[in-house]
Amino acid sequence: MIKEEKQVREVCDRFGLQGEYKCCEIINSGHINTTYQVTFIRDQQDKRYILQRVNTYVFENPVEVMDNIVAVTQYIRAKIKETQPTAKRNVLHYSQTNDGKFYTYMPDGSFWRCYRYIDDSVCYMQVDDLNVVEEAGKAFGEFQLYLADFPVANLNIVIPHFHNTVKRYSVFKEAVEKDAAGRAKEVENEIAGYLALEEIATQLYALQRRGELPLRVTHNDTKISNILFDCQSHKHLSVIDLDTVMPGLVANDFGDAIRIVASETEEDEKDLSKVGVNLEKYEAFTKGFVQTLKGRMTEKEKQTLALGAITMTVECGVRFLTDYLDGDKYFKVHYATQNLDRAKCHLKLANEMVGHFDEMQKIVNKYCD
Ligand code: GN1
Ligand code: MG
Repeated sequence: MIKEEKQVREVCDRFGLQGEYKCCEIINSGHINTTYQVTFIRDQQDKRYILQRVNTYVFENPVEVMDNIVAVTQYIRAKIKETQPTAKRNVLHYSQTNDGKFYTYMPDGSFWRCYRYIDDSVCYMQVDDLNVVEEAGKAFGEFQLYLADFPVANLNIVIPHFHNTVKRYSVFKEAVEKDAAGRAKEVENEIAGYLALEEIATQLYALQRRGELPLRVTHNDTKISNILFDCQSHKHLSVIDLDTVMPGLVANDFGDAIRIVASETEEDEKDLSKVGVNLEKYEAFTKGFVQTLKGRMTEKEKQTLALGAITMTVECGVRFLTDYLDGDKYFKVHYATQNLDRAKCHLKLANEMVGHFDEMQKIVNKYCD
């Protein structure tokens, strides 16, 4: 029995989940929220739900997060139903509490939500099968396509300046100055490595500021583990983890996905000699993504995709290093130097991408025609 089970069961009651309670497991993959899978028995069948305790240090206004999620999932559901009889397995279905809300605050102040588990679905941390990688590209391309006409301005900005790399760098420099955890000396090389990438990693944001790139509805956390696939066919079903859906650039979503899907390693690989970009996987994802979305992208957007991969890799690495310097306050860590390992790995990966930049953009162009 997990120690939080009593509270989890109380949350289930608030959401009116029906049937006989069977079990609860914790799902440990996210860096931010705490996630549980709960099983009930109803009509002699297992009915599963995902319950999440939202991290309110990261999401200071979780009600606004839920407002975005509800708006976006309802919009996608309606879009899918234009061409399919049901959208049951293709978009998340959030539960409402007994008083009609999509969230509940528990007496200890914790904030919870609940959605139906999609049966016979699976998610992957890393994928080698290029067909599945291409499916991942289609999944995030389709997500943007569904939301192409959604009124971007209606979305709440749940984390301001999320992909503002200029701001990310200034917060990083402040963390170096402050050196709250007394770790700056030990990571001088990594600090210098990231400072050397500042110029390239802030170009995309500069284009955005000059109005050269349109703001779209973007997912903003496009790691492959945020896609559910059918466990038999391996076709994509639904995109999950919609917390950071906000206005953003196509290149943010493309780039953040590449950071994970086209990496040779996990994001905290210690053996840096293994870290690099896998161009076959890069191409497979690009094919799925670009072919799905090319009719909706401007020429300039297409020309910024490879830059997006570098930008998002650097940005994420800078965030890991900043958090390490701050004393690991933001990302969950499972051991003391995990944020530093993540930061080192991203630094190497970003530099590898810089070395392959022309090839990467050529691959984008190949699928744009
Ligand atoms: C966090 O939600 P999760 O754990 O998938 C983070 C992302 C980072 C990612 C790095 C709200 O994502 O921005 O890219 O870790 N989410 C937030 O793996 O900061
Ligand atoms: Mg997330």
